[in-house]
Amino acid sequence: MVEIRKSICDICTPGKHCGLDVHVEDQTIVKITGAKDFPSKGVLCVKGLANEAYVNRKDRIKTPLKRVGAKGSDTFQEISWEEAYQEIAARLNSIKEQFSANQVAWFVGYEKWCRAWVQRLAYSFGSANYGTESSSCNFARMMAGITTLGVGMLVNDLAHTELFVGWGCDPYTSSHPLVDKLQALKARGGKIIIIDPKRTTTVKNLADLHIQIRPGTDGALALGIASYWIANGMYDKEYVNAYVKDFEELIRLAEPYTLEETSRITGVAKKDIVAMAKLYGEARVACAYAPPSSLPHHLNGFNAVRMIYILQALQGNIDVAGGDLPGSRGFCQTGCGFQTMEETFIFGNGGRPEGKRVGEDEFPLWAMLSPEMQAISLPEQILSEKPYGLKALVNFGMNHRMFPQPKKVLQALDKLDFVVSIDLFMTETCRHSDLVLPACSSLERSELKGWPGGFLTCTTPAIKPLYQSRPDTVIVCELAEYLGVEDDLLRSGYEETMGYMISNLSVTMKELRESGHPIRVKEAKGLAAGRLLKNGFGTKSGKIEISSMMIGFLRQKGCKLDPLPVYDANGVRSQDEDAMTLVSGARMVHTVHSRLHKVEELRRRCPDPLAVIHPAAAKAAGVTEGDFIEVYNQTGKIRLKAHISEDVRLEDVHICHGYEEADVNDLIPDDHRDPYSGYPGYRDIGCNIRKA
Ligand SMILES: Nc1nc2c(c(=O)[nH]1)N[C@H]1C(S)=C(S)[C@@H](COP(=O)(O)OP(=O)(O)OC[C@H]3O[C@@H](n4cnc5c(=O)[nH]c(N)nc54)[C@H](O)[C@@H]3O)O[C@H]1N2
Ligand SMILES: Nc1nc2c(c(=O)[nH]1)N[C@H]1C(S)=C(S)[C@@H](COP(=O)(O)OP(=O)(O)OC[C@H]3O[C@@H](n4cnc5c(=O)[nH]c(N)nc54)[C@H](O)[C@@H]3O)O[C@H]1N2
Ligand code: SF4
Ligand SMILES: [Mo]
Repeated sequence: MVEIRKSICDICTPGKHCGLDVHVEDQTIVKITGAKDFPSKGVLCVKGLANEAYVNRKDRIKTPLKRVGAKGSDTFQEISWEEAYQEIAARLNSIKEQFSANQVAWFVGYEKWCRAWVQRLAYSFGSANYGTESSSCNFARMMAGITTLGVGMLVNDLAHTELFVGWGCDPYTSSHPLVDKLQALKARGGKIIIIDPKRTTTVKNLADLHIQIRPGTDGALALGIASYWIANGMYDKEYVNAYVKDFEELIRLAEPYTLEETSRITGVAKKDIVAMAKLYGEARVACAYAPPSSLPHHLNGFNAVRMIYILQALQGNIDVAGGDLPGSRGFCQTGCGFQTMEETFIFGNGGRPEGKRVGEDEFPLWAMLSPEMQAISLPEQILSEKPYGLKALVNFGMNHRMFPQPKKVLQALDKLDFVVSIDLFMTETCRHSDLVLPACSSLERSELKGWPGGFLTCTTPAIKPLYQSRPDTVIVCELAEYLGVEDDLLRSGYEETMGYMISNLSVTMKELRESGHPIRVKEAKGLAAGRLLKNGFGTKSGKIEISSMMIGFLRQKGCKLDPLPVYDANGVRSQDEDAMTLVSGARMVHTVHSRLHKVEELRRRCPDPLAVIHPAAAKAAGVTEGDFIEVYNQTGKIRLKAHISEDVRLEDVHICHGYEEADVNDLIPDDHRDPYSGYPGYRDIGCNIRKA
C-alpha cells in the first residue's frame, strides 16, 4: 500500500527547504509531490522534483569505509560503525595528547542543519578550528551589516515598498519564492532596478531599469550614486542627521565619483547612472537586496555591500515600513521570527576553546566577527604550516571544488595524518580520506526545522536510512561518546539535544511530532519597523556608521583595513594582461553547486559545462556555438563548450562552478580574496579565451 509521508527537501538554501509528500511503498519512494501544509504551499522546483533520483544516486556511500590503498586511489575496505568510531576516537585523542586539540580541524560544507552539533563537538573536543562553507557564502554580507548597522541580517519589507533595488540578484534562477513577491510588487505599480552584468531572466521579465555593470565594480557605482544624491540634495537630511554618523566623511569619499569617473570604472553609461539615481532617489521608500554571494565574491565585495546599506540609509529606508527591517538569525541559519537555544547549545559547554584559529592573522575582521575559522585559508595553512601545522580534519560534506585551487585542497588533505569524511556520496574529498562515513539525506532523517513566519516542525524519516547510513547529528552524538568528551548533553544522544534546542519555547517535541506538519510557534514575532530608530542601532556609536568604529579599533592595533567603505580599484581584475573578466558561479535553475551534476534527469537539461560569451567576443576568437574553447589565465586553464549569447557583456565570460570535467576554480588563485571577509574573488578574475 502506498503511504504519504511528510518530509523536506534540503537540496538548496535552508530558508526554502520545501515540504514534500513522499509516496512510499515497502520502504521505497514511488513518487514525490509538494506538501501543501508546509510554508512552501505545495510548490516544488525542478530540483526538488528530482529528490528520488538524488537520494538514490548510484554513488551513495553504503557503509563506513577505511582506506587501504594510496590516498586518492579509491581503494577502501568496508568496516563496521563500531570499528570506525573506535579508530576515530583513538586517532583524534592521540593527536590531541601528542600535539593539541586545535590541530584537529572540523568542517561542515553547504549543509546547515547539523552545524550546531558539529560546532559543539569541536569545542567539547577542545578545538577552536571549526569552520564551514560560510567562509565563502552569506556571512560577508552579515559582516557588512554588523559593522555598518549593528544588525547581521536585513529583511526586505516587499509588501509595503515602492521600489526594489536588486544588486546581483536573479531569483528566477536562484530563489523562486522571491519572484512571486516581485511580481506582486510590479502588479501594484512598484518599480524594479536590477544591477547585473548579465541580462538575466529577472532583467527581461521584471526590470524597469537594468544596469549592466562591469563585474566587481558595484562599490564604485554605489559611491557614484551617493555622490549624485549629495550634489543634488537628493537624500533624506532629517534621517541622516538623526541616525547616520560621519556623513561628512561620506561626502569626501564619494566626491571623486563623478558621473564620468563612475561610468569609466563601472562601464555603465552616464545616462543610466542618472536614471538609477533618480528612480531610486525619488522613490518614497525602497528595498535593497544585498546578495549572499554574488557581490561578496569580489575583492571589493564587503565594502560594496556596506555601500548598499549606506545608500539605503541616505534615503531613510532602514528600519522603516517598506524598507529594510532588522531580521533575526533564527535557527540553523534561517530567520524564523523566534529564537531557540541554539546559541547556548553551541557555546554552553565552556565556549570556544582558546587558541589562534585558521585565517585569524590574515583576516582580522573575520576573526573578530565570526566564531569560525576562515576555512578558505585551511589548505594553505596545512601546506605551509604557518602559523602552525594541522594534523587531522573531520568534515561533514566537504566539496573540494567549492574552494579556489581545488587541487591544492587535495594536496593539503594528503598531507594530513588523519582525515574523516562524512558524506552521502563518494566524493573526491572522500577518496583522499582515511575513513569515510555514510550520512543520510533529509528524507531519511528526523530534523528540527524552522521557517520565516514563525513555523517549526520536527520531521520523521519518510524512509529508513538507506544502506547503513546515519543522520549527521546522530554521528556527532555517537562520536562524542566514543571520544569521551566532557559533554553530558551531546553524549545523551540526538533526541535529547533536539529537546534541549526548543526547551525555551512553549511547544514540545511531542506536539511537533504528533502534528506532522509545521506549526506556528507562539513566541514568534513578526517583522516590525522602528525598533532601531527608537533604541539605537547595534553599532558601537548606536548610529549607522559610515566609518566603522569596529574596523577603526582593529586599525589601532595595526591592521591596515580602511574603516570607510572604500572602492579599491587594485582589487579588481588583478591580472591586467588578461583581456576578459571571468564571472564564475552563475547559478542554473536545475543545479545546486555540484550536488546535482550526477543526477541524470537534471544533467540531461544541460549536459556540458558551458562558457557563456558575447557574439563579438566569439567572432574575435573564431568561435561558433558549441565549439570547444579554452578559458585560461596565469593560474590555470579549462576546456569547455562555448555558448554564445547577447545577454552578457563583451568583456565577460560566465561559467558555472563545480564541474569535474572543467572546474572553473582551477582559474582562481587562492590568495585572490577580499581582505575584509577573506571571501575568494570567484567573480572578478582576469582570463582569456581561445578555440580549443
Ligand atoms: N567558482 C565559484 N565557487 C564557489 C561559488 C561560486 O559562486 N563560484 N559559490 C560558493 C558558495 S556561495 C557556496 S555555498 C559553495 C558551495 O558549497 P559546497 O559545500 O561545495 O556545496 P555542495 O557541493 O552542494 O555540498 C557539499 C557536500 O555536501 C554533501 N552533502 C549533501 N547533503 C549532505 C548531508 O546531509 N550531510 C553530509 N554530511 N553531507 C552532505 C554533498 O554530497 C557535497 O559533497 O561553493 C562556493 N564556491
Ligand atoms: N538553482 C540554484 N539556486 C541557488 C544555488 C544554486 O546553486 N542553484 N545556490 C544557492 C546559494 S549557495 C547561493 S549563495 C545563492 C546565490 O544567490 P545570490 O548571491 O543572490 O546570487 P544570484 O541570485 O545567483 O545572482 C547572481 C547574479 O549576480 C550577477 N553578478 C555576478 N557578478 C556580479 C557583480 O559583480 N555585480 C553585480 N551587480 N551582479 C553580479 C550574476 O550575473 C547573476 O545573474 O543562490 C542559492 N540558490
Ligand atoms: S531545491 Fe527546489 S524544492 Fe528543494 S528546497 Fe530548494 S527550492 Fe525547494
Ligand atoms: Mo552559497
